[in-house]
Amino acid sequence: MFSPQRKDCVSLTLGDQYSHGYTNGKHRRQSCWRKWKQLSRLQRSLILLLLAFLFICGVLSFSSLTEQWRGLSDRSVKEDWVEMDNRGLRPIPPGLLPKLPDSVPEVIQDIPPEVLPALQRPSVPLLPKPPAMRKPPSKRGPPTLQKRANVTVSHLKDGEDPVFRKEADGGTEARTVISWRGVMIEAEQGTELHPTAHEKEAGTQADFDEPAPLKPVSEKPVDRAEAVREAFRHAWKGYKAFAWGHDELKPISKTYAEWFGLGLTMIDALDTMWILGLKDEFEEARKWVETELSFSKNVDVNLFESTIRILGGLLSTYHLSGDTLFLDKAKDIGSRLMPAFKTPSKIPFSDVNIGKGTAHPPRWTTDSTVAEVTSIQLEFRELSRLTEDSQYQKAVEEVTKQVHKLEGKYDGLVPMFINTNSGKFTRRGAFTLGARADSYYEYLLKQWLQGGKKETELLEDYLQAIEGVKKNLLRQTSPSKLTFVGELSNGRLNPKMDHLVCFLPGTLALGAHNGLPDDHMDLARQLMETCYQMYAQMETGLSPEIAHFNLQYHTGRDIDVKPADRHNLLRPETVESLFYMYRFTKEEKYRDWGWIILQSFNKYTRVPGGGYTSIGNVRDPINPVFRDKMESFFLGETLKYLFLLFSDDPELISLDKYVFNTEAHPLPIWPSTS
Ligand code: DMJ
Repeated sequence: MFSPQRKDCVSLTLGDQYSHGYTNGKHRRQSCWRKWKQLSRLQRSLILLLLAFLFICGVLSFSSLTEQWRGLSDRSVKEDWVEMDNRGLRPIPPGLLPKLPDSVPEVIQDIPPEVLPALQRPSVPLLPKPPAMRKPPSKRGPPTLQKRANVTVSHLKDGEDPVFRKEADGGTEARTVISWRGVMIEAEQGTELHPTAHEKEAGTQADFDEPAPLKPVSEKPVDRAEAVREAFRHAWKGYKAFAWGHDELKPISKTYAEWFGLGLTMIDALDTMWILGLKDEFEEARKWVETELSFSKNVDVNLFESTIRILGGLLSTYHLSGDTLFLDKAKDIGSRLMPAFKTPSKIPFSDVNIGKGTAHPPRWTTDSTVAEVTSIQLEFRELSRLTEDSQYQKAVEEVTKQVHKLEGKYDGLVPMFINTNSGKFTRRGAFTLGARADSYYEYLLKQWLQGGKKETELLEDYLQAIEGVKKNLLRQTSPSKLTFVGELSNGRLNPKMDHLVCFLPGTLALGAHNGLPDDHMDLARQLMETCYQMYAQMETGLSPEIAHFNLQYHTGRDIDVKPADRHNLLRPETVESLFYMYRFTKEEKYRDWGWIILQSFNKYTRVPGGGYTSIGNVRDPINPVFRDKMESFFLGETLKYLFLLFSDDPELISLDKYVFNTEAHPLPIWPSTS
């Protein structure tokens, strides 16, 4: 028990000898004063010092509190906006973050749970935006697309040089700034971005307050197929003017480049002209093939590239046109490529001299690339069928047989290299669906289809490989859960995907259409979305060569691009898959995506005077860096698939009658009797 004296003297009593009984307030004051006087000078000084210290502490904490109150009340909103904006970020004191609501508001219930915290955080008073400033970008579209510079690139018209313009506000940048209890938070750090194709597609009017006016009902719909024809004519115009009879157009320097010296673009484009109905162009190219094309040349060609582009292109043009000129030329090049198979293992060399009839591996190795030796089968098999000469088919099927039995696969996934002496996989441990392995998987399915679904080993290898992909390579990005196919390197997953992998949604869909499991189609849909996002999330609306994906929970963008991977070579894989997806689902969104991609090609790669160029930086709409090269597959594949995507005739190259080789040359599915 405490005595009453002890209770009364808590504040001033330093010793028991000075304590007195507690009665009321007045008596207490008198008693305290008396006690004060009885204290020694040292004791009084100590007490005063203590009081002074407490006072200073009180004053300091009061001023900091009023500063925070002022942020919410005293000052004008606009002052706050400007000053805070200049001041930059300050950390939110720990403990001041609002508690997240326990229940999810109805309007955001279908947003993935891991995205919710970011959306809920500013559920505290926000400073309203001053009327004079621009509205922060809308939150529609992927979370990484919130910032952009107000710079647009005007379309290049024929005869015009690239023109760039700033928007009417003189280039002021819109910034998303939210204020929470006086602390300014920028919505996102990083480079200012140009509006992306995805935002444009989503109709995001981020830079304008007014909704877009409704289009008059009478407006004539754009003829998308015709727009592809127009693009082809433009590309052809450049090729004809500056690269006629040569391998590739260099549209910026208005000259050409040779690879094999065999008119690669001309041959690759033959069946595209036929399919697009470009008769005049087809006739002039035919004439060149008849009068100028000769394979009797002392030149080294790559077996795979010349098979898929030249042999494949000639065979399909023969089928479409019925013109035996193309079959004769196909026989000629086919037989000249055969020396490649004269190796100890019968796994072919990568290079052949079609004039001398000799073959060799690349200078630095005796390895060949797995995709290259396993993606020539459709063409050589068809050549045998047409010529009734089995040597071609035997040679390529020997390769298939060996690879089927080979050790070193990982759940059906193949390494990237195979040795032409030993016939074994080398440099094992790396597995990808991208460069050096991609079309191995594609040709398993397509050979099975070509041969009338009889060769069950091909189907087994394909099904096992897709299971291997699902088990080992599939991941989802953060925050948007985009499904992608990563690469395995010595047991570790590298979250990167080549644009080349975008053939896979189309191939999976083709398999599902032919009775393979439904979950192949589910995966095709998911991968198709990712491949489209690889375009939509870039400032030019064009995909990089390689994308890196974010796996970190709740930080960063879904897709990142390393500086070395920012180029776009006008590749076809995504529009190829869009074509398959549309054919099998009839969902208009796939056509719309293809249309957006075509417009991006037109905006950033079309060269005045003729031709399209590959570019060096898909993230820079101001300076996409023209690489001065139009690959032959832009005419052979990209424009062909776009045209077929937009064509309303499902019988135009029916997928029940043809298989496309990996260079988009359609070859017939064999009649069941053959
Ligand atoms: C084409 O030559 C073929 O599609 C090949 O299978 C992969 N590379 C190019 C197009 O990107």
